[in-house]
Amino acid sequence: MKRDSLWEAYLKRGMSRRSFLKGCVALTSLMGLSTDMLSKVVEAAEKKPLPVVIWIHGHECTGCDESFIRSASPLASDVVLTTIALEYDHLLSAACGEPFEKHLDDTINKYNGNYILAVEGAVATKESGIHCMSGGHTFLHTLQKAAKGAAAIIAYGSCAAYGGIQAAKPNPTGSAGISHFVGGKTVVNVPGCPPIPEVMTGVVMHVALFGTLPPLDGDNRPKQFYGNRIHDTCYRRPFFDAGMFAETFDDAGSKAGWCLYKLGCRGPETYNSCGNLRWWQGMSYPIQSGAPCIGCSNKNFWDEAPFTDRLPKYGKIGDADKIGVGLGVLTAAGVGAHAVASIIQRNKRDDLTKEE
Ligand code: FSX
Ligand code: SF4
Ligand code: F3S
Repeated sequence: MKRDSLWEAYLKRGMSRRSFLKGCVALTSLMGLSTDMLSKVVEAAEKKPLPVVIWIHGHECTGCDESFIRSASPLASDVVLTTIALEYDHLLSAACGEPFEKHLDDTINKYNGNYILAVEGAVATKESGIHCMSGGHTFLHTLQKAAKGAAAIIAYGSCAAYGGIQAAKPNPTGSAGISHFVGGKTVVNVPGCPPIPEVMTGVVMHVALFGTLPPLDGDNRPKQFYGNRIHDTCYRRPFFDAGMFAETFDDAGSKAGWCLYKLGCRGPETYNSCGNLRWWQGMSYPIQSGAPCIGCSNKNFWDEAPFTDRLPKYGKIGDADKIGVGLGVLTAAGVGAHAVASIIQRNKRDDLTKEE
């Protein structure tokens, strides 16, 4: 049976050409492509059949899926969960038992070489992998079976990418990221605990429309989303630059949005798009809710506790800026916005001083 293209799927659901084109604009950006590519995206979205996705879960907390299904992003929920064929998902499928497991085998055989494999969770290796099992098999077995015929493999979340909390010291289950177990195939890493749902949509649609992976960095992360530090897009950044730091979680500075660096914020050492995209249609992210970034997109971040202290290995306050300048990630726009924001913040600081 012929599979629908994105355009055909939109038509079947009674959606307008206008909303299809709007979706293509958003997808172009999510895929890390320039606007010059828009016509090619539209053309591919009109013609290319949408892919089958197999989504499996290993050693994890399911927070990644929670993030995904609660993203409230029409692109994430519509494109990935509704429009494309999500043939098998440990968490979201209503089916269970032997027929469900047989469906996995049937899907792997039927779409051999043509499906996208999305993986959440680490691989438990100790005691032959018995610490993480489903359907009578270890997760290691299921992963290797599904990885063999996959056209693309995506590690969604820090656990799948690097081992995450399951691999935290002393790592009693011998957990590790999935890239060690897929026969040398490229794994696209989408770290974060949980990660940002839109990144997943971008990767899936890039493979679907162009048959290739999006531009990746040296750690196989989509460049589009992991090119900047949290610190570079943080709305508290003007306070950092002005040397205005919250000293405790409930002091006046903390409430007024001052920088959380002294409370352990790992924003200067962490690459992700949380400050730009946020969750729940851009409503919030950790720093906005008053919690320092704990570096949840970094390798072995659970071993870097306590999260509320600056670790000596990251240097002193002045060093945080050198990291960014060295990498050339500050943009002119960022600097301009920073200058304006600094003036506003200085006025706020004056107000705060008056209140005290
Ligand atoms: Fe890990 Fe995800 Fe953190 Fe949880 O699937 S990245 S523990 S949010 O659920 O794997
Ligand atoms: Fe934002 Fe943290 Fe950087 Fe402060 S240290 S500006 S809170 S990312
Ligand atoms: Fe994680 Fe830091 Fe973003 S804790 S969610 S990388 S702000």
